[in-house]
Amino acid sequence: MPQGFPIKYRKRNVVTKVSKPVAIIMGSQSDWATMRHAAETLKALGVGYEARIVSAHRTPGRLVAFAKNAEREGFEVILAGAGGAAHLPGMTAAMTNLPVLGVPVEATSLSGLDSLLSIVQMPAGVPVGTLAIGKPGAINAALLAAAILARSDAALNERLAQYRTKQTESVDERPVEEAL
Ligand code: RP5
Repeated sequence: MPQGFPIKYRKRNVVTKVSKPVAIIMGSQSDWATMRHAAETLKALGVGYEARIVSAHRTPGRLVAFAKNAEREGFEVILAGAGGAAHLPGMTAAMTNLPVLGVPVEATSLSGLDSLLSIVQMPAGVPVGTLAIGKPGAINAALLAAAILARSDAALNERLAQYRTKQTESVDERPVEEAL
């Protein structure tokens, strides 16, 4: 198969599923401490992913190449974590039709509020699904990506249901005293 050919392809009427349908991109190595939670959640659900550092302002060429080729590479959902100005998710969404889920990272003295506002306030026409700041947002971005993929993957849908059941079962009915 020629290099760069999408992994999802039709052969003798059999659709082969992509092995890494989720791309996790982030503006800096420092974002990994947050975005690794998305990676761990995807791993727990058996969803393949690839994590890459793509900075909108420090590696703009890498951003353009990634966003323009993402669909051809076989990705189906993009999770983009960024702090501060957080233009990465918006610029990525501007160059691909794939769904982009943005995770605001707590990178500056504004504790992620800057990133949140930067990501959520996309002008009409180019959407970025915006999650909560930090770890909860990273986990939920992964769960949303899995939910999107599960629409055409019954086995993943079942794993997602089991994840929810386990979560429900882990909640005690009554609080217990905790050691201070
Ligand atoms: C953004 O600037 C990155 O997404 C990161 O959250 C923030 C700080 O980056 P470093 O200075 O830690 O590389 O581009």
